[in-house]
Amino acid sequence: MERLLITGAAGGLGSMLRERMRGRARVVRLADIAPIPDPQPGEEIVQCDLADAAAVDAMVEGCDAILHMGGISTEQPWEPILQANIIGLFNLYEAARAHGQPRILFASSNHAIGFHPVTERLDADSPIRPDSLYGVSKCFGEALARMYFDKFGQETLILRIGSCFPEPKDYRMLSTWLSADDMVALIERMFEVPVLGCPIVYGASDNEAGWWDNSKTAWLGWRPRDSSEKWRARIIERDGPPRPDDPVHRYQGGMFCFEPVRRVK
Ligand code: NAI
Ligand code: 15L
Repeated sequence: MERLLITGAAGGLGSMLRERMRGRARVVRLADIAPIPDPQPGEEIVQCDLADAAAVDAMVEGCDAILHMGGISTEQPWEPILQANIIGLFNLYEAARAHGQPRILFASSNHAIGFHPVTERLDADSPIRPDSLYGVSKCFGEALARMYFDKFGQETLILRIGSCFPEPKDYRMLSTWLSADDMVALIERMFEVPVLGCPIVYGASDNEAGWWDNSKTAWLGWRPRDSSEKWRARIIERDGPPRPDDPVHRYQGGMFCFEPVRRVK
């Protein structure tokens, strides 16, 4: 691959992918609204607000694939979500349309389905049940990706990421955790398959307590290998067993279900 674009490259997943994708393309273009430290040989740095259509167009030009990690990543007031996750995503897809339709990984989130109870097993056809404005913005992103596929043939892997951190931080993440290795293995598959289309994949490792079924996208050939289970005893010892009446453990989105809805700060 000649040039790979990673947006949100100053953030948690963007920084991880910056390290992990080094050498996978001749040039890796790193973009973020925040400064990106310490450029390395083979890296291009682009400081860009996703809400700025002209800047996004220039950011995408010349790229063969996009790992789109940029945007608001937690529940926030409507205004920043609108700018980064709604207007910003539209700008990205328009730029991709203008510049040869590079394959896109869209970092969607489990918060697109967060109001499903933890007792339900979901698959790619389960209805959306966003738990927050943030979750609604991810549903918008998934719908936008699908529309660009149906209308223009733009290929996107829609990845409903669970919790991608070095290790699960709490009891809920025993169900939602995704290891960096498993995420990178999925990215490899999305570039290897001759036809990608626009599948919805749940981004979780092979967790014993998992809630999500990826059998409808088994054709991708992605087999997550890690599991959260080895952290279970430590988490329960530290936090105690989950209380059955704790509302945070009722829904898959956890705390996001109880965040207030705010227009501005
Ligand atoms: P993060 O918040 O650490 O990184 C997001 C990056 O996007 C930041 O560096 C930020 O500066 C940049 N950004 C925000 N607004 C921007 C704008 N208007 N223009 C350009 N850049 C902007 O988030 P993280 O954890 O790295 O997540 C990356 C993506 O994956 C996000 O889209 C998030 O919603 C999604 N995701 C992450 C999960 C996780 O477990 N880390 C779980 C589910 C989804
Ligand atoms: C997300 O969508 C967030 O970006 C991340 O920070 C975590 O909160 C994750 O979901 C989660 O549900 O654990």
